[in-house]
Amino acid sequence: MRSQFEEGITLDRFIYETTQAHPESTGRFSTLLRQISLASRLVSARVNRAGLAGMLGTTGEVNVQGEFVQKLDEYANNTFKRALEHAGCVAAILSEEDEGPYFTPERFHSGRYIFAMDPLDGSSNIDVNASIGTIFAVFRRRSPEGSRADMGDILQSGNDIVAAGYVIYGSGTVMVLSTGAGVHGFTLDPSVGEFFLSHPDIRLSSDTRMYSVNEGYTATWTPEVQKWVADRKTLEAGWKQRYIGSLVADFHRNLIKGGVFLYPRSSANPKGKLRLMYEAFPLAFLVEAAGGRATNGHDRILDQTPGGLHDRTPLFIGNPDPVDEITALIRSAAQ
Ligand code: AHM
Ligand code: MG
Repeated sequence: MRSQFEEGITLDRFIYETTQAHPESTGRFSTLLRQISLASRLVSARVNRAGLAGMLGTTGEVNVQGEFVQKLDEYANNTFKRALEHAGCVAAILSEEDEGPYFTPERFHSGRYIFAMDPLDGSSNIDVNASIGTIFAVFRRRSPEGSRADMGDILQSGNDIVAAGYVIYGSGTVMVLSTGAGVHGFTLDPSVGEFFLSHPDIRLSSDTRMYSVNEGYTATWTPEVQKWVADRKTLEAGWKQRYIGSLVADFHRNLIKGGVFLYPRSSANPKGKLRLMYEAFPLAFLVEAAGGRATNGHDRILDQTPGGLHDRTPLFIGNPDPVDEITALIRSAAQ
């Protein structure tokens, strides 16, 4: 039997072949993707050994979002920054864990890309062995390479994203990536430390009868969202509900199997809970490239421009029909 190594397409080969198709490519983008791959393999190894390596629990610090910092959060944040800062491809990194942007130190080349990340999403699931992940979006800076970036380079619209993806650390580690043309999934073979193309050209399944939402908050939602969810629960509707509480895991399941994920605004979170730049933007970019939709209940997520690094947004994302239906309900209730 041939091994995966002999017949599989590695992420490296995929990056090489994709960037070869763009003769103007300088190689910096390939470097960026390779460094993301390196950081995610390091994080994956640490997540797998978390219990043994004393990496469970919190550091005792509170992050910019007012949440306790988990040791693995901090490890993932530092690992991605260290992997990217010296490679000459990024000018700034913004992270859920850091209040301000992290600019490439002067001793390194300040490259052409801006990297936005949630280094370890779903942190409340770390200590219980449920899937967690890294989510990221890449923008091209507006100011010239080689100089320090500014906020105009960083606070860009979702329409300016040039690549996005996530890495899910689950029963296996899978990277899902898009540079706009198709969405591709790569599974890490831990025995050789390589990602192999396992899910080429992912398209959303047309079976949409799966919804994901934290129904414990029903009483805090607006009436039209309450109604849409209640209507899914009739015998005739025949919908199923799945909710892990880890955005990457909920999104990944819906991407592969079809469905819709909702995190509406609520009386407790009037602006929603999820972060625009490094949670909603990357997943919206991916879902659209896979044939789906993402809105904030009124407008397309990718048409938004953040006012701040940690802006929050309501999120309705997945198959077009349910996203359009909920969005229409919310829009008409607002009129
Ligand atoms: P985190 O970035 O601090 O981990 O929070 C984001 C997480 C998402 O992964 C998930 O979709 C959501 O919070 C779950 O929130 P809730 O527990 O309110 O349902
Ligand atoms: Mg998160």
